[in-house]
Parts: sequence; structure tokens; C-alpha cells
Amino acid sequence: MAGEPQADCLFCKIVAGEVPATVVRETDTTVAFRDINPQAPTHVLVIPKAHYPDAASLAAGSPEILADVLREAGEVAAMEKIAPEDGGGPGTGYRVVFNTGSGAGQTVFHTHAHVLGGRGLEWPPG
Ligand code: IU
Repeated sequence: MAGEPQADCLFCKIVAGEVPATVVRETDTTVAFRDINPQAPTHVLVIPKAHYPDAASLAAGSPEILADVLREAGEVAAMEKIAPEDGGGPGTGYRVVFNTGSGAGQTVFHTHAHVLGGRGLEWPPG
């Protein structure tokens, strides 16, 4: 059923505490933890506790939880002092990325928002 934990999903195992992660925030519906292979000084993943394979399926199945994920991304940015109100130069402001599909770089098929910042970020991304 949509949202149910999947036995073979690494991020479901992190939610269950079966796989270690450096958790920085947790709510009733979300967990935020540091990416094991950071691409920026701040690189935190915000995931829903419910299992949905990508952001579009989460939006369709539980839009309120997608809103929770995005709110938590903002809370992580505030915690890391990279929110826009922390200044306007390189290193403030942040990017929220949902890689969606293997062709776009998605490797873990449990929705996750990458929260990236702490350095200047170029556009377009690679
Ligand atoms: P992607 O958008 O699906 O490519 O992102 C998956 C991310 O999960 C990637 O940045 C990995 O470094 C990260 N990650 C992790 O933080 N902990 C893990 O145990 C595994 C992957 I596997």
C-alpha cells in the first residue's frame, strides 16, 4: 500500500533506526540527516517517514507530507544559517533538489529532498 515501509529500502531502514544516520531533525512525519557523501558544506537529506518512491508520487499520495518535507528543508537551512535572511552573499541561500528518475541521478527510490548550501551554487546544475 502507498506509504507503507518497504523491506528492501535503505531510507525506510534509517527511519526505523536499523541503519545509522546523522539525524539533525525529526518530526512526526519526517527525518533529516546528513548525506554520507556531501556535495556542499551543508548537504542534508529530508525524507518523509512514509515510503513514496519519488516526489511526484508523494505529492499525489500525501501532499500534506510533501509540505512537511519542504517546511523542514527551510528549518534545516535556518539551523545551518544558510537561509536568505542570513545574508545575500555566496554561502547563503540554499537549493532544494529532488532528483526524480535514474536519468536525473536518483539512486535511492524513497523520496528525499537534498538541502544544499554553504557555498556559492552555480546555475544551471550539472
Ligand atoms: P539521489 O538523489 O537518489 O542520488 O540521492 C541519494 C543520496 O543518498 C546520495 O546523495 C547519497 O550520498 C545519499 N546516501 C546517504 O546519505 N546514505 C546512504 O546510506 C546512502 C546514500 I546508500
